[in-house]
Amino acid sequence: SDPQIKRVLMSVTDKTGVVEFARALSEEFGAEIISTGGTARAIAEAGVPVTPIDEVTNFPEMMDGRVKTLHPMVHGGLLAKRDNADHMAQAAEHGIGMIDMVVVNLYAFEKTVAGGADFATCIENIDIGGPSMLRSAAKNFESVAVVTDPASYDAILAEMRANNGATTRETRAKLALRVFQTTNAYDGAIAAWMGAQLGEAAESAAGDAARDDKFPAARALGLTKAQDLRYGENPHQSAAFYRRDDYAGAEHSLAHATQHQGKEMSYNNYLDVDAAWAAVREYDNPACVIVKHLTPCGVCEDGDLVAAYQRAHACDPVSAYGGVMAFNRPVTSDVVVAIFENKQFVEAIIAPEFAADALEMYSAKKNARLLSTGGVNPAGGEVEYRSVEGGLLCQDSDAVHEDPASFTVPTKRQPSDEELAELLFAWKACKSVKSNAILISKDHATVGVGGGQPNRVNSARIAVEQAGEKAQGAVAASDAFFPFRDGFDVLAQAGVTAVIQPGGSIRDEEVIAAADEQGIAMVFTGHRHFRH
Ligand code: 93A
Repeated sequence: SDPQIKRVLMSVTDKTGVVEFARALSEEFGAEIISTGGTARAIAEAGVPVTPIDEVTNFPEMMDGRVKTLHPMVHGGLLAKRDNADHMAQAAEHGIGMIDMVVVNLYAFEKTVAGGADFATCIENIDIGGPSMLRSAAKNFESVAVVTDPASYDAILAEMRANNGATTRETRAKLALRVFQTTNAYDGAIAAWMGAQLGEAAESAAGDAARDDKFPAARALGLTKAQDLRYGENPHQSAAFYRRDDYAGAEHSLAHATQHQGKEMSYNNYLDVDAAWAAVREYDNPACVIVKHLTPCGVCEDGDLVAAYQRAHACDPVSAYGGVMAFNRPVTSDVVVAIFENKQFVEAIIAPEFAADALEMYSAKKNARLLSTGGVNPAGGEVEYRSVEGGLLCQDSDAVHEDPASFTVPTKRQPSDEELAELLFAWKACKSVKSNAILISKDHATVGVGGGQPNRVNSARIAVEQAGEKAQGAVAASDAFFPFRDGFDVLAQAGVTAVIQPGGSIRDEEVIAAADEQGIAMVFTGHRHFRH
């Protein structure tokens, strides 16, 4: 059964909530709190019993705090395997007590650097003891809970209350993953800073690594190589994937996702999965997005994730074959059953989580890449980079809060509430389609997607042809205004009842008249969603 938390080591720079956490652990669960200098002082001042670390190590904190927790009394208590009789005997022989939980956050190295501190101060703010404890505890997550984010104190207490004073293995494993992501980013920041300090010296010190590095610009930007890729878009192009460790949304990003199974991600997989993950995050309700060659070929939101998958797939089953998929909810085994029933071959799936039985079922399809992010970032991310020859383009991501209250209706007919909700769904889906994008949807599922065409009329024709009969009574979205009425007419003739588009063409009047002729409701958003 899960080990009860009886002995807790606390050592935090960010002291938010630590006293309350210590008090609850001590008073409700009878845990002994061990702690370092400043943390121990804060806890003691609040009247919570606390054992100073030097009483545990029988060594004073020394060298200005550089050595406070780096001691076998600490690391033995964190690393001993509780089910290994030899480990436990050795611990007993040396009087090492087990530590069941570590609460550590690190010296604020990045903040120190960002504040313009001098070299020596930055060096002093490289935490050594903290990451060591985090990593020891994370390695031994079978027995030790490791907490590095004050935001999780409450959830951990709640779990302990519900679980007889213990954390669950699932939680400990997740916390351990969180730790390795944190220490990875921490070391990445130190390496980037030090590299910048040493300038050219760092280049030569990097030696062989630098020489065989084909992409010096990525390194110069302080990115960390995550992996060499087998090849780029085509087999004759070499490629690699670099990660930004300072990315604000790193935790739930594709770049930091966990791959559970399948072949190595390819260059094209990364592009497609990124597009699918961006698209599915537009929706609050359970949703599924299927992407092929960077283009969504099925998008659906539904109260039920299985239905969302089924209806996204039904949009264009031919294109969906060999595509990638994204879900904004944990993938359960019944979703996997539906994918298998459709005999849909899938290159990759990204989701916040996979249920254990879903993973188990998918293990039969060895090649499928399954990636979990642990959660869902808000849509949009922060900024985007793309390269052009000899340079880098940077922009804010296309994250607009879509507020229907700011939309206007220039036509005689107003959209019904139902149409308006459908238009909003279509508008969000349209955003991830390459320009010129025309998208037709019904019941919050795409039925026709036309994109990537140099003229809007052809995009409309493609969407209409794909939708067929389903265009009757459906709605359409256009990522930018109609420059002429021709593209709009293609949609009108196919039977859509409402259209959403930015408006703003010098020929808006012509398009509005076309809509009024045919009793179609039209919504102007006032902003466009080009995707080049
Ligand atoms: O200087 S350290 O690398 N040496 C250590 O042995 C050590 N142990 C904990 N820094 C160390 N820590 C860090 O001290 C923790 O990671 C935490 O950020 C900080 C808490 O110090 P205090 O409790 O004195 O405020």
